Amino acid sequence: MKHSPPHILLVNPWITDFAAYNLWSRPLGLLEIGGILRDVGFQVSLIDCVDAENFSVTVPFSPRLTRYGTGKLRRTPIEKPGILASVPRRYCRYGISFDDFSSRLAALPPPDLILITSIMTYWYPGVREAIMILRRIFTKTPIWLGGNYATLLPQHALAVCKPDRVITGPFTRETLQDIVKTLGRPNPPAGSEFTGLPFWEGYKAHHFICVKSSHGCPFHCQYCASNLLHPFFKERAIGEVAREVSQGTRLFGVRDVAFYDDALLVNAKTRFIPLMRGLLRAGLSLRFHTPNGIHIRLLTAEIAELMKISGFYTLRLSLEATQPAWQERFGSKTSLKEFDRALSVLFRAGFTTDAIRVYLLVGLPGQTMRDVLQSVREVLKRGVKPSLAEYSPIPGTAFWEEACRVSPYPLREEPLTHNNTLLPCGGQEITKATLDGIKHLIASEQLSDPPENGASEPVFPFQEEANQNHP
Ligand code: B12
Ligand code: SF4
Repeated sequence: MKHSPPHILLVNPWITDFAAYNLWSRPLGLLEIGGILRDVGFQVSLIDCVDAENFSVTVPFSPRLTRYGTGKLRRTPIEKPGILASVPRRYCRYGISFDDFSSRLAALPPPDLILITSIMTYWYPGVREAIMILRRIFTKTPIWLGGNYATLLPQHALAVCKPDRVITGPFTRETLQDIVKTLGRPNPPAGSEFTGLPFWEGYKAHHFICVKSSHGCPFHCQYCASNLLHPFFKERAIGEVAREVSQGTRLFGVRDVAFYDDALLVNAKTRFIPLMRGLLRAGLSLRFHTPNGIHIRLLTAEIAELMKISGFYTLRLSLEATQPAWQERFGSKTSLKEFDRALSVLFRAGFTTDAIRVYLLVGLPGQTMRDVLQSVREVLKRGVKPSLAEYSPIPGTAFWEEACRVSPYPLREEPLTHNNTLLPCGGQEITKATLDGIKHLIASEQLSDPPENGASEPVFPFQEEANQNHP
């Protein structure tokens, strides 16, 4: 008798925040896991609670898209948690309704295991709500929680969200073995057209794909969680990445590809350069984006030219600050001189200021308004656009203790207070009001954009072509 393989349900829970925007956002880690499980032979399903376009049931949602496939998320205003009550902004749940989630679940064959992911620490209410609903519908199915929040705050996740198990760090061979031990080994199917890809087939409508050519980062910046999330910097084989990009974009009819790498240009000679040359040779006519900032020091003339001819449309440079003292605190990754050199190689390669935004980190413990203004002015002076990234304190990082010391918020007790919108370590000086002033200054230079961090809707060039689907 032939048995159907065990069924594993993947869930990306809701975002709960003051603002969120689909800046090529997908739960890539969970989709990678789904791809592995599908290739091993499990039956895999996905519910992405954030994606109302693909997962709404009752009221359809068609986001107005920018030319590059990004767009708004459906949002439902919800009551602010008490600790955020004084923040004068609307707090929302982004994605499908609870009823739609329940309907989607009811329509599935009962899963044998549920894997749920998590991203920002301050988005845990969505994780908790998803687990509560999952438990009500599938009373006996084990629920395992992983991802960034689960890795950074495993005890909080276990106590507050109550999964059966919290799994920290990257998905490993041991976790796969545990799944096989729990559910039994399925018979691997004959290779399908999706073999080797993340579980992209879990979505119907596609406007972009995201990809990582490496996991983690060899740098150790004091504010960043990369080393905690991926303790070892691992580079993928370029043939595998190239196949993922060419096959994924062809199968799902998309042209936009967002790199999620933390360290895209590290070891460029053996990774980025041959990867992009290979993709160019394949003649795919794609558009690439780096929503995560890239390293200024590593941007050479050769890389800039290759980026231009291979179709990079959204370039984000991680300058962070212009003061040498702050640059030193950020790991001495770059300097103003290197920034000037990087801009000149980009302009020489044919990039215009439209494609470039410069990330400045604001609201760090000890940072003054003078520091921020000075950095903004230095960037504006060069004719390029600063994008203010508000600091979000992350447990376990080197800055954490200082963040806890200076913040008026109970960062240790309540992860909701890690939300960058609160500027939890900005003190009296770096507040929403003072940053709004800086944004007006930027606007008056006619270079204005809201902070482009996925928390607000970015303005792209060619806005008149917004809402077009891809050719
Ligand atoms: C891409 C990215 C973005 C994108 C889009 C994010 C998205 N997907 O929606 C953009 C550019 C929009 C963005 C914005 C911001 N980001 Co961001 N972002 C990232 C990045 C690089 C990847 C996030 C992601 O999607 N990961 C998906 C994860 C879950 O995949 P993964 O780690 O590869 O998954 C592996 C494991 O986690 C595990 N796993 C995952 N799920 C599961 C489930 C189970 C059951 C198991 C067993 C295992 C498992 O297995 C996977 C494969 O090995 C991370 C850094 C990183 N390296 O993760 C930062 C990160 C999440 N961002 C961070 C920050 C600070 C921000 C901003 C606040 C920055 C700013 N100041 O503006 C804004 C937030 C704005 C907002 N409100 O949305 C912080 C998080 C801070 C926090 N307190 O939690 C991070 C960790 C980076 C950092 N500085 O350290 N971000
Ligand atoms: S901030 Fe960037 S360079 Fe520094 S450790 Fe994090 S990912 Fe790496």
